[in-house]
Amino acid sequence: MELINDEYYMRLALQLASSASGQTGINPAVGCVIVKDGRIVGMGAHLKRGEAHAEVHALNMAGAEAEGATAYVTLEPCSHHGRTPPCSDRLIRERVKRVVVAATDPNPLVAGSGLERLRAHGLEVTQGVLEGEANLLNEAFNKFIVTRRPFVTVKTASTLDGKIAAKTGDSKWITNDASRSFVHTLRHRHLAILTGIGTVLADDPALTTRLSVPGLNPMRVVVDSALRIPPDAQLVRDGAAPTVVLTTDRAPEARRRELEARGVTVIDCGPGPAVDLYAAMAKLGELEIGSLLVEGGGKLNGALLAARLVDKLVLFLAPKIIGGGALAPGSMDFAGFERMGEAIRLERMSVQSFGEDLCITGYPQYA
Ligand code: AOF
Ligand code: ZN
Repeated sequence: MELINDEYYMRLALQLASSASGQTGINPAVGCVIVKDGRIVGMGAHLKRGEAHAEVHALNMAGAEAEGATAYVTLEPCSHHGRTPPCSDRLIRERVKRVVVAATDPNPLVAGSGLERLRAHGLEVTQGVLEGEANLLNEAFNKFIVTRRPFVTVKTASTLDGKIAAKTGDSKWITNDASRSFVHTLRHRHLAILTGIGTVLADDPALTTRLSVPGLNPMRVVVDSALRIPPDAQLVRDGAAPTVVLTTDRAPEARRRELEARGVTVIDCGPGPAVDLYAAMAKLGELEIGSLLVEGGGKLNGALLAARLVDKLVLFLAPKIIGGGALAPGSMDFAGFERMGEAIRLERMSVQSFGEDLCITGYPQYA
């Protein structure tokens, strides 16, 4: 019976956490529910980096009811003094009896010490309840906090024959309204969007979050080895979110100064001829970009895959076949392998439907 109750309240805590996913910056999305004698006495979610953690909101709501209660938290309560004091100390101080945790916190400053502290003070600790779901919610945080490099998700929208445009270049629209609206939800959940200069020159995109609620705008990042981005591009002009351009030593100095004067951050990523994508990821990590949604063309997708930098693929497939041979661009353009046995394999595959479109999600495994 207890197990069923634990899953029920943890699911609630996960819902609270996921409602704030996308607005906590590089911090994880965390939810907390406090239960006493069969009733919920406190609920909370971490809403913004620098502000109270989930447990603090929930304990504030519970007040004196926290004594003897069970706290359900989707992430191991912290044990460090960060921007806020340790949550494990607060749970101890409020005399909470039992703490149920979904996932442990991979942050090297925490990493099991939060649970240890609770146990050392006599609190009963249960861990691993809905752990897989909790880890999925914070997959970007889990990577970034240990590697300081962004979790990279490549999103594509293609026809069933893998084309992202017709042979004329026409691409509006491949997928349906429901798919495109979900892409805006994905944008909200990422700290930055990455695209290539080819896409900027062809489409002049805004890369903002417009079709979904909630809708925070991620930072925009452009891979542009020769700094060809026009100073009147939407990404430079609109001020909707910061724009970063990744370039090389080939960048003309005057253009760099002009872009910087317009508020664009220009980052040098190697001598060229192409942007060193591996180095670029470390630089984006330094800017605290913990999650990156790639919305570019086949070349950028292919280069990232070939460099083994892609953590996750989200592939929208429209029920259409456009043909066009080599004139119609494909979604993953790279030199490729000679043998099927060398192919990049995806794991943990799942499929969602958006009307008649399919959305396939998987995680590349690099041998
Ligand atoms: C929790 N509950 O709700 C969250 C936690 O800079 P700070 O003080 O906000 O600390 C950030 C770190 O705290 C973050 O990297 C992660 O390890 C943990 N986040 N912990 O107990 C929460 N958001
Ligand atoms: Zn905390």
